[in-house]
Amino acid sequence: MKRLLDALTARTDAGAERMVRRTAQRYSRRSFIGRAALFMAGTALLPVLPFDQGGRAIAATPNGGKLQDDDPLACDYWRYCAIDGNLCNDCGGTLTSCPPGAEASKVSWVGTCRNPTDGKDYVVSYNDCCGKAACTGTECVNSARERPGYQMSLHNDINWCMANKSMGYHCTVAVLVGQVDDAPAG
Ligand code: ABN
Repeated sequence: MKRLLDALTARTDAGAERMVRRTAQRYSRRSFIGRAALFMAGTALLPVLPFDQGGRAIAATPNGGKLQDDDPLACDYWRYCAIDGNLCNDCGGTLTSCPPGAEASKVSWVGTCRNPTDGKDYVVSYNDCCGKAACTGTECVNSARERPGYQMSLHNDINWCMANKSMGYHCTVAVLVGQVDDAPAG
């Protein structure tokens, strides 16, 4: 058995050596470094290339953007304009608090939603609730002003439990953080 392994190792070594010698003869060191640099630059650029989000565009906001202020258990409730997850108020929690046994994510995705009652824009923090198996309540995916994953701070299709000790995703709450000042910037 040992002899067979030694023979196999020797053949593999010889094959690898032949390949390295052939490559070294064919390419100069400078050309090799140039090609390696090009390859590395190419792979570094890959994550920032645009990718098709056509499917998500359909779900940009329900009802063509006409959201309501009456039913927080429906996906077209205005605070959910940029939510991606299961509603915690349909999983034993509330609109703003996690169900018992789950803890709020330490990081979150923030959206800006218009309240149809007063016509004002509000900043909404979508915190995932973590540490329990995924809940099976209503799932909503709305994407007002959302951007693909290469702009991570503007992307909502992420498990925000990633910074918690227990990273299992359970559901998502929508907490009002503040009203957007409508005075023009300047
Ligand atoms: N933010 C909710 C979520 C959790 C896991 C995967 C995708 C989205």
